[in-house]
Amino acid sequence: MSEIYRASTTAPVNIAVIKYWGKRDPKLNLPTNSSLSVTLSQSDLRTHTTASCSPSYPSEDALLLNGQAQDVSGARTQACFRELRALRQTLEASDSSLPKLASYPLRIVSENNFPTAAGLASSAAGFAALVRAIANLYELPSSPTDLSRIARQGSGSACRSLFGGYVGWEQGAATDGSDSVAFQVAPASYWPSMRALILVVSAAKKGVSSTTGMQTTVATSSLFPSRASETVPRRMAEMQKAIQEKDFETFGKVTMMDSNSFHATCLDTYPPIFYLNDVSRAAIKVVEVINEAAGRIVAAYTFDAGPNAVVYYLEENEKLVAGLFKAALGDKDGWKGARGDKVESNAD
Ligand code: 2P0
Repeated sequence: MSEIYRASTTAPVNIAVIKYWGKRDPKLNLPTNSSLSVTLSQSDLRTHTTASCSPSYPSEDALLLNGQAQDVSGARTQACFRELRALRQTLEASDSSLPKLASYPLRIVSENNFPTAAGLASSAAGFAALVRAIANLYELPSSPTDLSRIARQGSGSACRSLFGGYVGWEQGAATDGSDSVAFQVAPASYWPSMRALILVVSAAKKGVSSTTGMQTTVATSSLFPSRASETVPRRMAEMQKAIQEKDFETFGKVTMMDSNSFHATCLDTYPPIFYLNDVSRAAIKVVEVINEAAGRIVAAYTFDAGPNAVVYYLEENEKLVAGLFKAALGDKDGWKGARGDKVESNAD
């Protein structure tokens, strides 16, 4: 019997407060703007992945997601496998006693416990977990920054799920993507009272994939150039300062305005892309009512490429925010639930 080598990991979902939307290089997933996210810690918002390899496996690499075989021949998955194998080969070349794992077929088994491809950043947690599981299997000495460079090639937003807490993704300038990596703005422990309420409006697969949608936006939206070159760079600085100063009002305002800006460029895409629905708009209204009642910003909504809302708030306002949401949206069609969530404490 040939030996089977195995390693497991989990990676969390991250939800951007400054959105990534647009690629300057679709092959390497190099973005047209930097972005910033908060990594969520809830145990059922993670991808669990086991990577194994063995000389006894069938010759093809294989990936099982939620029990279903996936196509691994795509350029993104292949790029991750190739880069990780190359790093393992370097290790093996420097130490002949190491088993030749890089030459064995890989088998990856992943489970998401949240809706896949419904705008809940499933590809982010998925590729982050895949890359870290293989890196662990290969016993690579790579840093989270190095792994973020690889995960980015699987899915752009995945690079941010290699870190916990408040995480930026620097767009970089190099054509080879060497400087397009994630970095930690602050650990979760720096601002531990941050919470996220997740409103699962719909668990259906989204109509327009992010990759297709963002490239159509880049090609057709007249709002997009100023968003990428002026609005986002200014907001990246404002957001990092707000986090450093634990200034929720600014954090919340910039979060909501950037979500609105992203969805405006979607609507300005031709043909237009609609990710928000009536329940999403009702959620925006509830946040406005909460903030008006409080006389300041205590809740902030954001929406990714789908109708589900994420509402950030501080623990001290839990009753007000979560309570009003239940009262206001509890009987709406399509309303699936709300839960409070802590920010992920580290990249584990
Ligand atoms: C984000 N989204 O920053 C933004 C906000 C969706 C809206 O990152 O083509 O799945 O795999 O690089 O990472 C979704 O895009 O796209 C995304 P690819 P990805 O979280």
